[in-house]
Amino acid sequence: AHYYLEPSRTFSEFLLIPNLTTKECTPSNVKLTTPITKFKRGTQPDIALNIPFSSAVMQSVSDHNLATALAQCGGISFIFGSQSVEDQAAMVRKVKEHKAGFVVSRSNLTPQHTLKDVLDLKEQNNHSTVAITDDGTPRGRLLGIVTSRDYRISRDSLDKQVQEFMTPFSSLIYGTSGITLPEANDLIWQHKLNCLPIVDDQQKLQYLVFRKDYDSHKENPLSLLDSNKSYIVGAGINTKDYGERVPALVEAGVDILVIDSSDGYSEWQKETVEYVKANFDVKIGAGNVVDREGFLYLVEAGADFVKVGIGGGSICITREQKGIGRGQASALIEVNEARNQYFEETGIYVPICSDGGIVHDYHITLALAMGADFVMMGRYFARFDESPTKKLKIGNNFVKEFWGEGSNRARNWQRYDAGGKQTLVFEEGVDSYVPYAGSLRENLDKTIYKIKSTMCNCGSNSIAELQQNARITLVSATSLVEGGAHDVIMKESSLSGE
Ligand code: MZP
Repeated sequence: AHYYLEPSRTFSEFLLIPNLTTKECTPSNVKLTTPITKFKRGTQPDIALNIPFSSAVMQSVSDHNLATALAQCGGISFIFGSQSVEDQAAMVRKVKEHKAGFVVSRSNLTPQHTLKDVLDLKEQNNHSTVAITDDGTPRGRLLGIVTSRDYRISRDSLDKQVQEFMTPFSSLIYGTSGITLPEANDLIWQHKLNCLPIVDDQQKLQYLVFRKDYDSHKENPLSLLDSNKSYIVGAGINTKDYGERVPALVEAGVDILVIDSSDGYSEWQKETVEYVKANFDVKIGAGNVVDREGFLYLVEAGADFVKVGIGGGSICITREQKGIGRGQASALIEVNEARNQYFEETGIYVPICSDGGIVHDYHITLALAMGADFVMMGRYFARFDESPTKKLKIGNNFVKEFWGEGSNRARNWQRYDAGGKQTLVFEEGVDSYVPYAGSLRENLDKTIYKIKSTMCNCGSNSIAELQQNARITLVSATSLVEGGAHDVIMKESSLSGE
């Protein structure tokens, strides 16, 4: 046997040491854009995300609703594969039906905000459209949509009109371009829209003003007009039925696939990647691995990205059941070294995804600093309104259901199959609850702000800079105690008598 004499470590055993923060290093200057598919030195990746977040390939996490909400925020979901090929393809199709836009919560806007503020937001986030809804989610009541691409009227006059509608939130505006009045009339008639078209001299539609009581739940005007850019979406596949699953997913418009497996260092994965590469023009990630050998094996097989992590998931009992796995930080550190060396030698950069075991927001920053290009999370996303599971009240608290793919409930035998029986012989995951946390966007905004602030502490304006500059220290068990509130009587608990 070979012995790894260093203990394998988790994120909580590390902290970041601040670097010099320059005046340019502010959260608003930090860019979280990140590659998720391999690329040659000096070129751009085919697929990049605006934020380094992906949601787990799990029944209790990634359906079409969560995928749409996360794509709207600049991340990506991998729709779960433990369902029929038809159902999974239908979910992919539903996400692809949405056109790219950007949702701003009404609560983020005050009467002092100008159109310029909204457009700046739009530009910062690289979106073609800004939709304003009352709760900041695409399912919320639509208050307004603004596009700026080809506006021909002056910013000033538009500004004034938008101010008018924004201040009392009394009407809606839908900006678009290149549509003639007859076309707009057709649309309005066809879709029973309740709005007033404003046209320019050439009878080209400039924007539509909607009535306050317009029922946005019936129809999202975004899906009727403007941009051809659709949301990005991924899907999980397995190493058994890829011959039927992959063609259907590709047909449905999937952007990227990932082989979902608890242990990816296998000939099954190599065969699957090779099949996809030989037959389709679609990106594919593979995993999960926890060491250099596993990483290089999947890269040689042709993987576009590699997923790292075994046994660290919040619902995972693989380490208890089978005694395999590795602390997530140690796994990432080793795979990152292998990736960087591979890049040096070949000029090909292969993104890595840190999957599972993120408990605190700062773990995400640590994962990025340790070389992850993006993270995959299950528990984090399961807590939100948009996840597919039931919200329940237990005692005084709201919770959402969350179960592992290796639990009896998911019955995802393909994820754990070692080439034998087509049943789940023993469980590697649990069925659980997570505290309900509200809407995806609100939580994500907070997490992103925290990451950006920490990156500023570390003197980094981008993920690449963070990976380059980060100084990371191991912490002792006693310094962990020092890191939380200590030696004080907490007011809340003393009042509640706990
Ligand atoms: P977490 O973000 O909840 O800590 O971890 C999510 C990850 O756990 C998933 O992306 C997947 O890799 C892994 N997972 C999913 N189901 C199981 C299981 O039942 C599991 N054991 O380990």
